[in-house]
Amino acid sequence: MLSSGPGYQATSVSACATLCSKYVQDCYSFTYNRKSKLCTPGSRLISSATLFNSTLGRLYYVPGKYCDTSKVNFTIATNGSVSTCLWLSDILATYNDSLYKCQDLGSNLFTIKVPEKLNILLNAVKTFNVEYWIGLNDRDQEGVFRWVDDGSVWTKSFPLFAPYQPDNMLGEDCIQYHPIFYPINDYLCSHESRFICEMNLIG
Ligand SMILES: [Ca+2]
Ligand SMILES: [Ca+2]
Repeated sequence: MLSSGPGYQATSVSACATLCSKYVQDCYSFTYNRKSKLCTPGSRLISSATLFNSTLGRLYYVPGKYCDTSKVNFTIATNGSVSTCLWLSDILATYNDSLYKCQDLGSNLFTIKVPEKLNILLNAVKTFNVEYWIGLNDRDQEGVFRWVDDGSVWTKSFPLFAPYQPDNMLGEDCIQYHPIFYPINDYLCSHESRFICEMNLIG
């Protein structure tokens, strides 16, 4: 099932539905994981400043903007002045298949070009103690890490990798979030893990 994403805790599926309709003017969709109790509101237009000024509203919604939920439940995630639309897979795939899957959804693997995006990532994955592919790799040239969305080079302007990473161990070229090699590590592209897709807000 393709259902996960950033979210918050709710005690039941109906509590999740209630929260979604409370914080979204027009709640198109939400997902609820009964095991982890993670409630992920569908991203939809929010016009009320009152709702936006609530804590959850600020975290998950941007007035006048929303995420495309036509294929999967892309959800707004915000840190500071940066907002983006995320979808976290709960299926496993190689790096290439992850990239293709995101592109099929009209998105790309998640990028971290500003520190706020690292905070968004860490907030989104903290409930799950697993790895996620992101949109950075050095497959074309060893040691030159490029973002998959525009091919730009990672500028190293802020700390991103775990200590002693990237280490290119056994020829690792693809970048993942890793709960132990925290936050970011290079790994073998043929490895299968979850992945994070991202697209721009609409509106
Ligand atoms: Ca490498
Ligand atoms: Ca490594």
